[in-house]
Amino acid sequence: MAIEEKTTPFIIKEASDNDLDMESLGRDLNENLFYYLGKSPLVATLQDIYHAFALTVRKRLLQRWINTSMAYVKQKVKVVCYFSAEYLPGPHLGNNLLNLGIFPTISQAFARVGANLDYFLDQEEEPGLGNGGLGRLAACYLDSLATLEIPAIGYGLRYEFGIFDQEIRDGWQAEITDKWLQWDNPWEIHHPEIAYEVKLGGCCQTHPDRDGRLVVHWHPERVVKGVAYDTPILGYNVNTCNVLRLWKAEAIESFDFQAFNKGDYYDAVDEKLVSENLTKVLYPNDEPFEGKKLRLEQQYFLCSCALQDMIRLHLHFAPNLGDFHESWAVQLNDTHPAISVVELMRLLVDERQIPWDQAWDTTRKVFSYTNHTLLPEALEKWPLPLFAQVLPRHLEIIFEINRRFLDSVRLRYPGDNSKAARLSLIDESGDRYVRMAHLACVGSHAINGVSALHTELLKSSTLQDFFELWPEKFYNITNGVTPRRFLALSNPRLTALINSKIGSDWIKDLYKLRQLEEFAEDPDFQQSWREVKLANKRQLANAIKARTGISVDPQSMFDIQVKRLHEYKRQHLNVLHIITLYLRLKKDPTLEITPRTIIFGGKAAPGYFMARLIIKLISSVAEVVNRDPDVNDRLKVVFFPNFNVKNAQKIYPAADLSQQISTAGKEASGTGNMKFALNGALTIGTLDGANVEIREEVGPENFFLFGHTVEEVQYIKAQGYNPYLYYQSNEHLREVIDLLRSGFFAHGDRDLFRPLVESLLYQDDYLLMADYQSYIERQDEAGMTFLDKKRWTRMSILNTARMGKFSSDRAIQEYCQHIWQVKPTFIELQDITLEQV
Ligand code: BZD
Repeated sequence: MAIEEKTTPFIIKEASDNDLDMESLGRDLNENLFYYLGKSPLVATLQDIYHAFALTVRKRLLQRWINTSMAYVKQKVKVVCYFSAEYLPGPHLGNNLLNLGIFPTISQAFARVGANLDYFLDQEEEPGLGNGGLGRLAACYLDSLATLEIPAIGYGLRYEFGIFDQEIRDGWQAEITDKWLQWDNPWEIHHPEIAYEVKLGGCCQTHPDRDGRLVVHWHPERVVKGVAYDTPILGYNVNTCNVLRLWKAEAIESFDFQAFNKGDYYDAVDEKLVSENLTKVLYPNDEPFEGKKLRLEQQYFLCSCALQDMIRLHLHFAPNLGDFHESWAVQLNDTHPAISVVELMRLLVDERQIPWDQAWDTTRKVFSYTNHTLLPEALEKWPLPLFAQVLPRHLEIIFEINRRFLDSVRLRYPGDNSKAARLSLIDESGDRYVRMAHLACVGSHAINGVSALHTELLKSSTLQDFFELWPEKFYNITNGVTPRRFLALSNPRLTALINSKIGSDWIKDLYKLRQLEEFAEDPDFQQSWREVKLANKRQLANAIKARTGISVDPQSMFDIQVKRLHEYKRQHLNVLHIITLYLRLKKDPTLEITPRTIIFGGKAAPGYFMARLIIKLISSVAEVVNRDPDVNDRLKVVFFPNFNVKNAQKIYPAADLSQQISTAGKEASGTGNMKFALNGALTIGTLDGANVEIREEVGPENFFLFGHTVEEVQYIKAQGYNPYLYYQSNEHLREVIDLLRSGFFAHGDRDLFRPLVESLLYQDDYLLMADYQSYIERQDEAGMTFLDKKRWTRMSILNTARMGKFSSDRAIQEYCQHIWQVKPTFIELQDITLEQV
């Protein structure tokens, strides 16, 4: 009997089972409700059913994940590791149903028992582990990696409190703590056995070892443990299931027994609390950079855990680290994880005694770096004393990297000391700082910007000296967005209409949307296209009513700007347009204008005064305009609170006009611009970031362009820009500014918006005054065009049809080919036996 048992493999997964049929799904749902949650259907809440259902779906994911990881191991594939301090994946359930191919059947099954699947999907708290575009891009890239069957791991931090929830109180932003883990997270798997120690602080000493070689010992001030939490990331219509591995900080010993035995309970738990602080909260600031100690600790913690994990996995299957760079490619999502360059050197040189040159060669082959900003104030630079306090050994290694690097620079540019000073990893122009972008450039074999314009500007300004030194290291990879979440899932009506004409292959090959061009003038198709948009607008109008109490007319033009609040993104330019329209209506209440609903959404960094004031301005203007009988509902202004992935999925499909109005040269790429256009919105925008390429793709006649170009902006500034001259010479602009400063929108308070007005009149770093006139003209043109339904619909169809380039699949294919040198691995779903394991 015992012998038989040994020879009969224990089957973990029977591939012959169809795990996606309704019967097995229903059985598992009931079982999870009973045996996991301990509830009967009679007393189960919506949240319980969501939870039981999520576990049911997770089981299917895990089956695919185990198959995937076994194939990776067996085939010794090269793996991409995406290092990012932020991820904004959005709710998982709907996306997983879509990717498994069972969304429609599940939806129908729910409908048959009188339930609406959407209510259950709505129960999910989204993981808000990011600030904005950068974090969302990371999530789109994980989706595409899995869909393209590329072996990949996303490494990040499991913040207990993600980005705050935003409420609007008396027109101001109020921040509410995010509690995404309050109901437990059914998607993650806690792996207490996958844990690493991370050292912090202290000092270093050099001792000779037995062979007389000098070795460095780092005596840390404290040690924290990083524990893995895994979330499966399934590709669309494939069996590939990758993983997002997030690290949570814990105390090494969750209890200090010595302190406890001395009777000091609070000291005993103190260690635990201090350690857990590390991943307690996401910093809610995007730009500018803020040099907080805890933030540096977070960055290092992420990098150390991830690299230790990769080394452990590598050594599981390889005898040594000699071919490490052939098995792993690490992408640094901006400089937040750039310290990993130094950490890998430390792990190789200090901990595994690999010679410096060999370690450095490996390191440079492993890493590549994506830059996401040109704003000088956003570039990360850590004060040297702070750096030395947190990472004393890393600072020594940085000095050594820099010494060798600057030696090579001096050889290349003999006598050019200013060149060496500009390239140095250490900024010594005043107080000394570690420049993280320089570290990332020196430690990587590839550097990329995120749109064509942005990459050109990187090469000619921010990273000019590095470009001159290593032109071959520079690439452009224009960002992309996943068509799964941002069209197939979020806009089911448009998806159904598109599928009825061209099938659904576009979901995996977005260039296929081109086939829609032939229907752009087809009256029936146009009519259906308009009906879809109207239905989506009705849905958003209901959400607006529920969330803000404001009634809006779905027939009006939905003119939308949703993104983080920032002066360079110029939400206040949009407000100047609103006031312009308002003044026109006040002067002539019978004026015929295109009725508009102007919708804003976005969070402001809690410490960014001007951004918060702009939110207050939007709310204040909304309050006046929305109830003025002269306006008579032809103009409505809405601030939709708490812009996040969930809300975004309702907003993009309902837009007629997408506002992408940043000052040229300031927005690295933008990705909201792509999501809007994909959903058939027309763009009013500047020649900034990816707008340039969107306009190229959709055709200039299908894009409302305004504003000064990057070169013009530079020229205007070089001449000594005087915004006040625009105020003096433009009568309409003057009226707008005068109304604003009269206190009209602030119950007579002339002080409330004074900082904004003064900044516009006397400073205007972002050239609102210089771009005002062309913005208004282009807005007028957009308004007129909207009245021509056939023309507008044609333009809208062509926008969607020509979005092929902006799929994150295209972007990921470029990374694979040019930067990572990785290939797909086909995953078959098959029996797994204990013997194989
Ligand atoms: O990255 C954004 C850019 O501003 C966008 O133009 C671009 O499209 C996206 C993706 O490439 N940058 C961010 O979102 N940056 C941050 O969120 C951030 C977060 C922490 C610290 C600094 C910046």
